[in-house]
This record gives sequence, C-alpha cells and structure tokens, in this order.
Amino acid sequence: MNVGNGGRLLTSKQTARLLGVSEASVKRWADSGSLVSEKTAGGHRRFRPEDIALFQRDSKLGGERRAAVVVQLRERRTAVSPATTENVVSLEALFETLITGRVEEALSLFVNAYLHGHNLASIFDGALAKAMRRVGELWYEGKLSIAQEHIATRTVLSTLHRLRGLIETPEENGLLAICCSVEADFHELPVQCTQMLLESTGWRVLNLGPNTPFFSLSEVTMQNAPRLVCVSSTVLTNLDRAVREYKEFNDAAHRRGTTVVVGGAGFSDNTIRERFPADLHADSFQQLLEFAATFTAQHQN
Ligand code: B12
Repeated sequence: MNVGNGGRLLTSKQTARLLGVSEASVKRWADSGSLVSEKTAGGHRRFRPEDIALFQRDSKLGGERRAAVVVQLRERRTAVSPATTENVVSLEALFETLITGRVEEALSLFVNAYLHGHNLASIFDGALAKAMRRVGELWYEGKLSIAQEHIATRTVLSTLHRLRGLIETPEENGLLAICCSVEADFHELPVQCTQMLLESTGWRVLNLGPNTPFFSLSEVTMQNAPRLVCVSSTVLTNLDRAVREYKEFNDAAHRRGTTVVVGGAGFSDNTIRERFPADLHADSFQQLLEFAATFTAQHQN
C-alpha cells in the first residue's frame, strides 16, 4: 500500500517480523498507542517504517530482536530502488537532526530510506551529501557556527557507525580495497562512506582515514597489494607536489596490478583529472558501486 509521500505502509504481520516479536504484541502496542499506527478503511492496522524505527529506538530492543531487524532490513531493501531519497527523507528534518546532534533520529531517517529500497550509495549521494552541503553553505554565509558544523559531522559519523551495525554485510568476496583522502584534506565522511559502501558489497577495506600522503599510500599499497584503492579529495592543496607524488603512487599501483579510483570535489575539474589519471574518476558513490560490482564479477576467484 502506498502513502502520500511515496512510502509504503507495513501490515501487523510484516511489522511483527521486522521487530522480531509476535503479531499479538504488535497489535497490543498499536492499541495502547506506544507504537504509532493507522487504520485502513477496512479497519486493519498499518505502520510507517519511520514509526517502527522510532518505536524500536524507544523500546531499546535487545540483541535477538535487533538481529531480526537486520535480516528484515536486508530483505526489504531489495524490493524497490527509487532514484532519489528526496521523497523519503526530508532534507530539512535530516539537517536539523545533524546540527543538533540527534544520532537516533538521523538513524531513523536513514533506516527509513533503506526500508524504502534505497541502497547506501543512494543515501550517501542523496540525503547525506545534500544535508552536509547545506551545512557548508550556511557555514559559509556565517549563519551556522563552526561548532554546529563539527556537531553535524560527528553526528553523521556516529549514525553511519550505527547503520553499519544494522546492515548485514554479505560474505567477504576475498578482495581487498584501501581508501583514504589526500594529504591536507581533513574531510573524512567521503572516506567513511567509501569504506561502508565497499564493505556492504563484500570487500574487505583498510581505511587509512583523511590526510594521507601519497608516499604513505604507496607504501601500504605495496605491502598489502589491494585490488582497489579509492582516493577522495574534497580540497586539493599544493597541486604540483600532489601531481608528482600521485604519479609515483599511481605508477606503483599499476605495476602491482591495483586499480585506482579517485573521487570528490577536488578531482572534479577536467583539467585536474588529466593531471590525476585514474581507472575511474567517480562523481558519485553510485558510480563506485557499479564499478565495484563489475570489478568483482571479473576478478573474484
Ligand atoms: C564537514 C566539512 C568540514 C569539516 C570536516 C570534518 C571531518 N572530520 O570530516 C571541517 C570543519 C574540518 C572542514 C574544514 C574545512 N573546510 Co570544509 N566542509 C565540510 C562540509 C560542510 C561537508 C563535507 C562532507 O563531509 N560532505 C559529505 C560527503 C559525503 O559529500 P561530498 O563531500 O559532497 O562528496 C560527494 C561527491 O563529491 C562524492 N565523493 C567525494 N569523495 C569521494 C570519493 C570517492 C572514492 C567516491 C567514489 C566519491 C566521492 O560523493 C559524495 C556524495 O555524492 C562541506 C560542504 C560541502 N559542500 O560539501 C565543506 C566544504 C567542503 N569545506 C570547505 C572549506 C573551505 C573548508 C576549509 C578550507 C575551511 C577553513 N577555512 O578552514 C577547511 C579545510 C580543511 C582541510 N584542509 O581539509 C568548502 C570547500 C570549498 C572549496 N571548493 O574549496 C566547503 C564546500 C564549504 C563551503 N561551502 O565553502 N570542513
């Protein structure tokens, strides 16, 4: 059944499975008002995913029930794959939860998007990046303090950490990837998103974090021989030196048989891309997801 905002309503039975409890419990909670529900014209109870997520948070479900939620999240998310998160996640609501540090609510919004069939790439490229872009614009205009920007980033990191625990990762595909951001770039969310995205498709990931010099990335690449290295750049400083050191890294990576993906605003300009040749210049996580899937199909033992 569809609701006005394009979302789906769940039956009592589906809700019970999602929460890992009996249908009778769901009906009792609905009747007592502790779990928000709606009634169809025929008198049947229906539940919104976001209300279920809030209920789950408030009732602090334990390990076994959480495991049931994990399984349900995996099963449900494959059902549909809408193009944008806008009709499911209110940008305004997400922005407010981030700048005020409300991790649980941010998690509910992401879980809701996931339940509506959005994959991680779509959530990162859509709701997450847009909300953070708004944070950046308001900070630039002096309407948001540095502290609020910091709170927003920490809130996203905590939320991603929680989301990571909820999403069941598939069996490892035997492939190793390394991710990081370039030297003097302290933006860590794109690196974290890269790690989560690859892990969600079975890769093992070494996350070197932000501010990683190319010589250091070269060393780790030589030591670990990953199949894939993903480098993010939000800000790119000291360009000539970066080009020189990147070339050394990229040459060494190719000698090692490692594929190199670069992404982020720092690498988006075409003249910059020419100076940082790579196997993929990614504009989005959706592109990385598709690239990684093709790669896995070709290289998995
Ligand atoms: C949070 C933030 C910070 C935090 C970072 C904290 C942390 N621990 O991560 C702090 C406070 C440290 C910070 C510092 C600075 N920041 Co800042 N920051 C931001 C902000 C608000 C969010 C960035 C973010 O995490 N976005 C979430 C990610 C997921 O989305 P995204 O970056 O848009 O990336 C998308 C794509 O590019 C792509 N992508 C990105 N990387 C990769 C990698 C791969 C492999 C793939 C596949 C895809 C991919 O996928 C994403 C989704 O589609 C942005 C605003 C904005 N417009 O982005 C400003 C912003 C990036 N910062 C900016 C600036 C100016 C700075 C400072 C120079 C400010 C200062 N004067 O000190 C410093 C620079 C510090 C440094 N040397 O790195 C400017 C950059 C302007 C420019 N073009 O140069 C922005 C745009 C703000 C603005 N409106 O002016 N910042």
